[in-house]
Amino acid sequence: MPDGPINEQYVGLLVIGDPHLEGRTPGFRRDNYPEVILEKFAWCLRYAQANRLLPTLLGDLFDKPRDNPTWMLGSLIVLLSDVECIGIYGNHDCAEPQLSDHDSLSLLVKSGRIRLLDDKPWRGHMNGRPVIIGGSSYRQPIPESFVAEDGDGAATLVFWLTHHDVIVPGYEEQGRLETRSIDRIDLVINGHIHRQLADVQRDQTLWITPGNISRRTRSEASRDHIPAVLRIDVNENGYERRVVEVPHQPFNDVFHPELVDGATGADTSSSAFVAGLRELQARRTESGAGLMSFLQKNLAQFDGSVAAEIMELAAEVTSNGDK
Ligand SMILES: [Mn+2]
Repeated sequence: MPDGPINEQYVGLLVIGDPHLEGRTPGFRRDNYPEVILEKFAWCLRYAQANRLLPTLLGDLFDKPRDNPTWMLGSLIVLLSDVECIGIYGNHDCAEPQLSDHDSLSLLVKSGRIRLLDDKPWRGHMNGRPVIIGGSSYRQPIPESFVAEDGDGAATLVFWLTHHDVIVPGYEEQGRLETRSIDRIDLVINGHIHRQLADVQRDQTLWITPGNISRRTRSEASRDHIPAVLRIDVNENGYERRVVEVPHQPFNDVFHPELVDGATGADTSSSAFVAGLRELQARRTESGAGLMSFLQKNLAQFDGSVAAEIMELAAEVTSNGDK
């Protein structure tokens, strides 16, 4: 047992997956995404505080690593003042393979608003029980084993945060990293994958994929996804997990309805072209969503090299990453 007084501030942690804060509205969303997603994040912090849970980030706090609006950074600095918040960074938080001084997240780290776990795990007590929370940010190695320090007794729970392409059921094709047993680590919580997927148990290590709090694409997976956080309550037997829904609007209010392909029978390519253009003009999504599918449908009429050039230009001016 530690010598000092036991910190009884927390009973557990609130795991917040991939918020993807951004200054513009992504894809086919029709709402004021920058404010909506910031309010969701604020809700998570309020919930954590009200329930004595440590806010814990799984990476991708930002969608774009740089050039985030100053009002949003300012709001985050205010929201995270007098709040302990720990986490790791994701692929969207950094423009280069590692987080640098040019990335927005580093501002929150330097100002003490968020503590990254890569260098040093969090150590404390939750509900009277010793707990360690470590983490491996995007591209950082996940340890082969956890090296305990003097005083880390057998009762110490060890949680580990990751932001990796872990192979779990439903993510076999994109996954690249095998789940494995890690000595002394009880639970690995992976961000990066936005859907909630099934658990994988490897001896003493459980790998879980809780999913994220935002919906960015107008896909079927997104329609089924309920924005939620994961609440972990530590108790004398270990811990209990609970999915907590984050207040959100219905899918159909958040996204523009999908364009119904009215082109049947004697459709000419020019009328489909004009209809597609009308759709693009009507939506005017900030991200240019719809442009790529419109081009794919209509570029066949051009020379191969011209079509390729147009697609390349379009790809340059749009970026719709969704992980
Ligand atoms: Mn992500």
